[in-house]
Amino acid sequence: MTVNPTFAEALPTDPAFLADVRAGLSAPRKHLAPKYFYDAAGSDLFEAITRLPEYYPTRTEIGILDARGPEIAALLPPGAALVEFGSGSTAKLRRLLRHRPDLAAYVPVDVSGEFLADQAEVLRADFPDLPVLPVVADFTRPFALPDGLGAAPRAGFFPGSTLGNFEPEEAEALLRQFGAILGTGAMLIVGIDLVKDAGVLEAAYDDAAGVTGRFNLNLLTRINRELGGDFDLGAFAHRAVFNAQASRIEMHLVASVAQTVRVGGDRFAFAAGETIHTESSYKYTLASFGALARRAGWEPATAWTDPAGLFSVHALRR
Ligand code: AVJ
Repeated sequence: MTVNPTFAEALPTDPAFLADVRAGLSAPRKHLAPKYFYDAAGSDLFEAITRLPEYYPTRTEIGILDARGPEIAALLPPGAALVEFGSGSTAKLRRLLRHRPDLAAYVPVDVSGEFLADQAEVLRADFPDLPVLPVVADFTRPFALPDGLGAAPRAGFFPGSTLGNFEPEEAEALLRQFGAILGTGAMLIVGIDLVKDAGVLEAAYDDAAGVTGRFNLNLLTRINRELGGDFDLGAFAHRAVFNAQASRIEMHLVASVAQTVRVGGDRFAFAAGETIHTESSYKYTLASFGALARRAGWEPATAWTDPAGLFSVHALRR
């Protein structure tokens, strides 16, 4: 392996990121994992996406939580500990907490300890009686809940349609894992984006201001910086298409001309028009998500949607 001497000392290389990029760019159909979008710049771009006129999911889910918050919150078992898988902004969480001052604890689970600490500080200021017990963990792997929850029943919260980023079999395994962590008698509140007109979906992932394109291309910037890559950002274009057969939005980066790209010591050849598949965002119907939940050992209790039927929030129990 050759190491770029300019960057070798300055930048710590995440070996898992390098291994995943090598494998993904060596595959017959090139791909990269969407979890690598979220460096500092990518997280800021995602925040900007959530405010775009075309990107309906965030504001629609918040609208459902505003309209139905009391009903949804009332389904959480009395005195429950609420576990959030991958904590984002507190905007959605607050719409449940404000109706349930009796909760035993809030347990945000996230890979970023720094993010969790900042979030916990804000929540403790606004909900002084609520114990906030962050867990630094990758929620896709088994992890332990904090000691001290005692016999409190558990509830889970997984908003944002994050589940849509997982292949259906992975999504099923993840829901089953959440069940194992939360235990018998638990309730799980999940946000799920719904199938709709392809034009509406494609606009949400290919906005007129080009923010989603910058978010997608930032992955190449990140590879250049962290892995010593030499991607020419001007030679790749953002593409978002709804694959109706698979019921998913696909994001790709399309090579506009034939080229060779170097990452670390390896070279990867691209034909003109060849793509890197960077994200799938699966879209469900109320019925198809209910069936997935059942296969994962959960019983669908109630589902809520906005008046236009764009997005859904599901309560599952086991
Ligand atoms: C964070 C996975 C829910 O799929 O809508 C937004 C990510 N990608 N625009 C989604 C995303 C492009 C988002 N999730």
